[in-house]
Amino acid sequence: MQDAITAVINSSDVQGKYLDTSALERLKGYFNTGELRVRAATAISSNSAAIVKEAVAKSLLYSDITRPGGNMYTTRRYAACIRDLDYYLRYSTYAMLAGDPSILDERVLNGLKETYNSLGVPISATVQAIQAIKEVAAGLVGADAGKELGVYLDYISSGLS
Ligand SMILES: CCC1=C(C)/C(=C/C2=NC(=C\c3[nH]c(/C=C4\NC(=O)[C@H](C)[C@H]4CC)c(C)c3CCC(=O)O)/C(CCC(=O)O)=C2C)NC1=O
Repeated sequence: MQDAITAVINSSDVQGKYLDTSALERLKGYFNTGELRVRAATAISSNSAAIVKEAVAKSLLYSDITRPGGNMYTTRRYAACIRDLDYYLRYSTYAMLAGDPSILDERVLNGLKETYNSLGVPISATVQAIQAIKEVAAGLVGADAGKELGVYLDYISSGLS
């Protein structure tokens, strides 16, 4: 896993250089939004279940997916879906704090699309639910922090698509 600081330092190190202006600007941007990220992470962690629940209500409930024959039908599959969405929210929160998406590649997206395809988990509905999480979370943490978090939820969405 990388974070914004190691990413910038590694790329300077590869070139054998001190941090140049653009590298320093990137770090400054990261430090300047540090408090925003921490505050958002605090709010998300104490409301994660409610965020996921509301996002599911907005995107999946009462659709073909929750009816007999749908992939969320039966309690076991419903619970697996909620659990997956909570993974996406939690790992996006980590990535937002780190300011870097590498943790998503390593721990979430690696092999996920293949798993979903082999189990018949519908990807477009999953992406819709992830987008609903983005909206609900932004409503809770505010537009600026919501945008930071949204970068990583979008990263998962495009990694799945
Ligand atoms: C931390 C990294 C991590 C991820 C991301 C992860 C995902 C993941 N989701 C799974 C299943 C599943 N995922 C879903 C999800 C959904 N079905 C729908 O219709 C909805 C659209 C959607 C929710 C948004 C369902 C229903 C299953 C169970 C499918 C089945 O067994 O038939 C499985 C198969 C094994 C299992 O059932 O636990 C994995 C590995 N596991 C991990 O360890």
